Amino acid sequence: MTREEIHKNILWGAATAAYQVEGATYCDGKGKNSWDEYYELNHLGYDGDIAVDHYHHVAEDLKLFHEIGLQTYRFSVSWSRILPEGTGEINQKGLEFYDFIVDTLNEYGIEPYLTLYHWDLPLPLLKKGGWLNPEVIDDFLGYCRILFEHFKGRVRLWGTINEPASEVMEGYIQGTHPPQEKNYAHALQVSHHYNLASAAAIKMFHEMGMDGKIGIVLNPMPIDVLEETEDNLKAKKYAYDFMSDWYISPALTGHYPQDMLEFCQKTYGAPKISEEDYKLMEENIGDYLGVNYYMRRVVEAKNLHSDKIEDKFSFVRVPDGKYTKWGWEIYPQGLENLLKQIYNQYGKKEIIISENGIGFDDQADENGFFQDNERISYLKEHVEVVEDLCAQGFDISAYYVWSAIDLLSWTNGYQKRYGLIGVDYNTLERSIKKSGFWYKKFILGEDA
Ligand code: BGP
Repeated sequence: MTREEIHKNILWGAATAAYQVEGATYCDGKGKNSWDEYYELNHLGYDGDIAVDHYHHVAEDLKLFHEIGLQTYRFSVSWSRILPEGTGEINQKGLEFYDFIVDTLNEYGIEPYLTLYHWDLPLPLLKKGGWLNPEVIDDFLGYCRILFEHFKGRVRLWGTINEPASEVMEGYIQGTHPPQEKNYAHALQVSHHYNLASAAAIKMFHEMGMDGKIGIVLNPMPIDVLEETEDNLKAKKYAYDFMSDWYISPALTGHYPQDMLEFCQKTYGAPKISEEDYKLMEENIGDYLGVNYYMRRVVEAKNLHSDKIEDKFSFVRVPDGKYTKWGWEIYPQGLENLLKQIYNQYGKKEIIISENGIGFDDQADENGFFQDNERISYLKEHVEVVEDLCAQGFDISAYYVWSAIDLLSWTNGYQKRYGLIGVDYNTLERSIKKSGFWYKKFILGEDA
């Protein structure tokens, strides 16, 4: 397969999420959501009230995406902008905002990829128990139906739920995202509710005869060990089953990894799963699997005899590994290892690399230009892996740089930048970074 042939079968794009870019938290009828409340409660010194004010700069931003030559753009819809109470009355202004995005992208010939849920839950739904309350699944479906009906024929690529694993881990185990719980039983039940919500949305999408494709977006991490001792290999399996396969397996088969399921139900009494749940999940597998890839994890055995998952393994640093300031290892090979593991276990499946990128505190020079060479090297190394996988026969239909533009990093604020487009946070001026110009050339097939 030549590079040209590979590029014919894949769309190159970039991604954002509503809460991280839009700002305008109280404009035009938007309701309050879980993250609005989170920043109010936690006084972190930053919040999403302005973010990069994409809500008011949307025309300019989309124009810049076009200038970079993006072939596709992944964004999420803010549920509380559409339904301020989470259910009930529709806020037309909210729909109009996304109409503008979708129509402009289509005019530019940029394929819109709409994520239905990227973590910002309407506050009234959080107050009634959030994702732990199965009623929220029905509320989610009500919201999905509105968007399906409204964008039918205009949006062809859909994502159901972004990274349930992160929300489960950070929201219900570590307590660092809303609703800031530390409760394994709740975490496991919530993970199941996310899977049910995603399967039910996929069902509705197909029943409504929507054009295009829909799938869940996961962040499975490949797991390695430094030394292949018997104990470390057991720890590796626990870690992979709990953090990655716990989500991949239901997305591709409708079932949880059996050993881990038995362990969790015995230890934590969760998740509770009915026969109808299995039926729903088995019968509604996504058209593709969304994979967000940033890094691998390396683990070693801790206390394998403990009856708690958190005691069984710990994360270790690779002595000669390359890490970002935020401790994320740069390891492009991990993407290949991960997709190979998924294919070996489950067979061939269409994959969308729905996020990939590097966060660091890049600074503009005296002319306001971001010379983000580290980002270019990171992206180069990763798109090479993607091209290589395509050449080996992997079905990868799209790839998205995280992120199209600098944005709010949930618990790191604004210093950790990801964008191909830089934002001056004092003036909100935008400028294409060196990486944006590099990506443009890459998409055109002109880079070295
Ligand atoms: C993914 C999320 C994104 C984004 C990215 C970078 O998990 O889907 O929303 O935030 O990670 O993470 P962070 O901002 O924590 O560095």
